[in-house]
Amino acid sequence: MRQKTIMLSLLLFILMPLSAPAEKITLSYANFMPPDTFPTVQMEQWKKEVEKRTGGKIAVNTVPGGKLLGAKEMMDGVISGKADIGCLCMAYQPNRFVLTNATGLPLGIPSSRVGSMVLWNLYKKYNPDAFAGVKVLTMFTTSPANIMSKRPVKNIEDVKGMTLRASGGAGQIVKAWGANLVDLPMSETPGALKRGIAEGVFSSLDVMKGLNFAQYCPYVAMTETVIYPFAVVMNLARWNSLPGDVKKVLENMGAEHAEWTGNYMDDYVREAIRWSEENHQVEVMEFEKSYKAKFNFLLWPITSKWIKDADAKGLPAKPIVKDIRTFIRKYR
Ligand code: DTR
Repeated sequence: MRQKTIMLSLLLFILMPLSAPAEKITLSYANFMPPDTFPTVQMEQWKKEVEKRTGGKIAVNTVPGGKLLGAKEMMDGVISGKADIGCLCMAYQPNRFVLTNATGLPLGIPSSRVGSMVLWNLYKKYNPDAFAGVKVLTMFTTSPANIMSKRPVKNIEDVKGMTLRASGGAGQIVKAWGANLVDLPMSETPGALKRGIAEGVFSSLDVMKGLNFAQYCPYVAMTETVIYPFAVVMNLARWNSLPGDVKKVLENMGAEHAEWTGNYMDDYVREAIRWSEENHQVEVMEFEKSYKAKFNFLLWPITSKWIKDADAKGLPAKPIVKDIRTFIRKYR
C-alpha cells in the first residue's frame, strides 16, 4: 500500500505543470487629485504602459481624488504600505525634499519637459536620502507658474497685498513680490477660490481648464517663474517582491515617463490658455523681457537663502544649483 502511495505521488508530481501560470500582481496607485488633472492623466498613462509592457503580469488599480492618501500624507502612506504607489508634489513638504525642491528655485526652467528632465537627472545624480524608504519610479514637474487672479496684475505693484494661493518654493516667490501667501495644496485650492479666501493662484496654467479656475480668475499674468516638482514612489517591500523582468520594465520607464509627462503638461497648458480665452474671455497679460526682470530681481535672495540652508543641512548646495543650471542648458 505504502509503495502505491509513493508511486502515485511521484506520478502526480511529474504530471503537475512545471510552472503554474504566474499570478497577476495588482498594485494600488494613490493620487491626491481628481481625474482629468495632469497628475492623474500621467498616472493613467503609466498604468496603460506598465500593463501593456508586462504583458498583463501587472494590474494597476488607480485611486484618484485623495480617496486612499491625501496630498501631504502620500510619502508616509506609501512607506507604511497603505498604498503600493503614490504621486506626490514635493513642494508641499519643502523641509522633507530639500534637494529635489531646488528645481523649484527661480533658475529659469522654461517648460515642464525641461523641468522634468532636469529633475530626473538631478535625482539620479544625487540619490537624495529623502527617498531611502521607497523606490522612485519617476519624477516630473509642472510648467512654469503664473498668476491667475480675480483682479488684473499689470505690474509688480499690483501683486502687493494680493492674497495668492501657492505652496513650497512658489510660496516664497509670491511673498518676495509682497503678496499675502495662502499656503495650500492644490486639492484645497478650488474651495479657497470659491470662498474668496484667495484672490488668485500662483501655479501652472493647466488648472485654468483642469480645475476650471478660468471661471473664477478672469486675469492671467505671465510671470513664467518657477515649476513645482513631483515624484511617483513605490513601497520598497512591494518593489523588492516584484519579479526581475517586471522591475526592468518599471526601471526603463523612469526617464521616458518623465519626458512624456513634461510634453503632455506643456501641450495641455497651451490648450488651457486657448480654452480660457475662448470660453471665459480670460485676459492674458504678457510682460516685456525687460519688465520681467523687475519680477525676477526680487527673487535672487530666495536662491541664496536656499544655498545657505541646504549647506547647513550638509548638502552640496552650490554644486546642486550649478548642476540644475547645466541640466537646463542641456535640455533646453
Ligand atoms: N503647481 C502646483 C502643482 C500643480 C499644478 N497643476 C496641478 C494640478 C493638480 C495638482 C497639482 C498641480 C500647485 O500649485 O500645487
